Amino acid sequence: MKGLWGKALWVDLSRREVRVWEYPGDYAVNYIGGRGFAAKILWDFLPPGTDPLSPDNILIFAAGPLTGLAVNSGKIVVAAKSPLTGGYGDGNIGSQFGIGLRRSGFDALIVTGRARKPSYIYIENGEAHILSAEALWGSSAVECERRIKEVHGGGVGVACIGPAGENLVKFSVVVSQAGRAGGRPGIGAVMGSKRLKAVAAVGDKEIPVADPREVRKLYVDSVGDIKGKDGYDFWVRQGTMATVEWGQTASVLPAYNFREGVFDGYRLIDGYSMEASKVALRSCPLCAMPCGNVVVDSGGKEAELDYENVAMLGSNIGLAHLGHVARLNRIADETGMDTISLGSVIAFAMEASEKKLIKDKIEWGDHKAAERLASDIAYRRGSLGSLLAEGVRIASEKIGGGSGDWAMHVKGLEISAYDCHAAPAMALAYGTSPIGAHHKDAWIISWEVRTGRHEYSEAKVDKLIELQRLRGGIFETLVACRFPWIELGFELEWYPRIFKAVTGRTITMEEFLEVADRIYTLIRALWVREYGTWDPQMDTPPARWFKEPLTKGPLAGAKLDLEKYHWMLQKYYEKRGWDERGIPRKSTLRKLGLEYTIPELEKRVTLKE
Ligand code: PTT
Ligand code: SF4
Repeated sequence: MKGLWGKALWVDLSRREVRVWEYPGDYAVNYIGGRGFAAKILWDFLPPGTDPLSPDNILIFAAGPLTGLAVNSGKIVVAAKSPLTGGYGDGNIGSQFGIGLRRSGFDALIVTGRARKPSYIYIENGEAHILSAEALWGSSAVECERRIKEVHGGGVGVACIGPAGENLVKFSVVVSQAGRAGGRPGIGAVMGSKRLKAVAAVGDKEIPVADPREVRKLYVDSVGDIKGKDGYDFWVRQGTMATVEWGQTASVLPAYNFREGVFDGYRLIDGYSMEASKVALRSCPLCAMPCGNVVVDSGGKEAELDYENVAMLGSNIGLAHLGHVARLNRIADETGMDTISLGSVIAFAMEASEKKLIKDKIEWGDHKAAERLASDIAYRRGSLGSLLAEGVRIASEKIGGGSGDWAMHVKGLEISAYDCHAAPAMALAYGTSPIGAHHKDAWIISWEVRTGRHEYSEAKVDKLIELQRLRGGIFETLVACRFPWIELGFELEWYPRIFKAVTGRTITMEEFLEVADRIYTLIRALWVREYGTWDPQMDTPPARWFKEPLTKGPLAGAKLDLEKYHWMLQKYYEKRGWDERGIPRKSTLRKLGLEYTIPELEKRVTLKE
């Protein structure tokens, strides 16, 4: 298939071996690229039961056919078995690295083993080298990228880890361009466990496409279309930061460890507050609608803000000061920690302190304590720092005292920034997300708030699956940023057209969605293979939302209904062709071309027809 090289670079760090792998054509046809490619690699090559931080784990950087060719396609999927959840983990990061990799003649980089000494992989026009990173070990992710560019030139795409990844913090991420970060489920720690500080790529090869003139025309036309959209001007002013005000109005802005959905100090951290202190606007490569809003933090450094970062490191920890929030954001980017999980573990510690479950005194909104704690976590300093570096699931298991009810995670991944006391469909989106509680697969909350938030209905389940299929089938496989579609209404019909010009293959929207279903069920099979069991409790958000009603705001008194949630979850399983435990049925596996997973699954669970 045109548009893909059909080649991945396979690097074994233990043996210092680099080989070019011509992957089977079936990968491109049935899984397309990005997340689909990553899930298939993990199923086919990861030994079941692998310790995520062992050399056997497989670290994957997977581009898709659109990467480097289409509007907003400067993105790449990073994936591995997650040390935070023990299941499938991925993230989608904006980085020149993806483009450099593609222009070097590869669709993906796959890394196994563990280097004897800190290393980085440098790829240039098809040649890959494993180079020493001893001098870079210990440096911040920002500094690391700067120094690699000093050596190899400013045009090189770099993605690296900070000290948190080196110290195996379970929610450490991969960072690029000083403000792009991906791989929430601890992909940074997987890199760290391999002693891989960074990957870098540059190339000038032409990616072979079916119709080069049409690809260029569609690029120019889509940029024009996006720039002409109604919401464009406001988007480049505020980007995702506009969500702070919306979240407050809709009563979904997480506050005080998701106890509340409103925050008194929200004005001080919202999009307008950000605009007043904005110093630059950055973007991922090839982006037509930049959203990287840069402000100067209270320590005098630049930090790139997004809604999730500000809600989790602001309202969720009771902090109403944008400069201090930005400071925490910057610490996360430099040390390479996920801002969402970091905000969650800090809030958890504040609540544990309030309830006297830990001896440390950390009050809500205390930014100095939060900064100290963030640094302690990154370097695993002190007992609290080391405990929180494991994520809230493990932390709550260790401290006990009923804290499991308010350890805000699903399957071990901390919940991103939408309170669900009065949003059952969003709660189900968190419950069924293929990586743990992340919003990327179904940001259903805006639709839910608009159309009736208190109902538990089959229509909500249908909508959830529709969103998961679109996001999972198109944006995570092609690979491109989903914001043009979500935020500005850039029509989905563009994607089959671009796909045809790039690959020469005609694909209908239905076929994209079928690929998405295949990938979703394959990922569920992976979870079941790794966990050896499954039950609906594993797809259920924490008890707080079911037991403790909101006490503030227009929805005071609201909480979720556990029985009705489980009714929707069962409907979800049914529609996906999974049984009442949440395990794919044999008939579904066959229908989706996943019959090859059956023997392995049957070693662990009884599959139903
Ligand atoms: C994403 C998650 C998000 S989702 C945010 S803000 W968001 C947080 N950003 C972090 C950050 O910054 N620094 C940090 N140290 N940790 C961070 N953790 C959080 O990570 C991101 C954008 C955003 S901003 C979103 S929604 C969209 N996500 C996309 C996606 O998932 N797929 C896709 N095809 N397109 C997307 N477009 C948008 O990209 P994860 P990025 Mg990130 C500073 O990666 O693991 O998926 O977690 O990738 O390049 O920063 O772009 O309101
Ligand atoms: Fe990156 Fe934002 Fe542009 Fe998407 S819209 S490509 S996240 S800068």
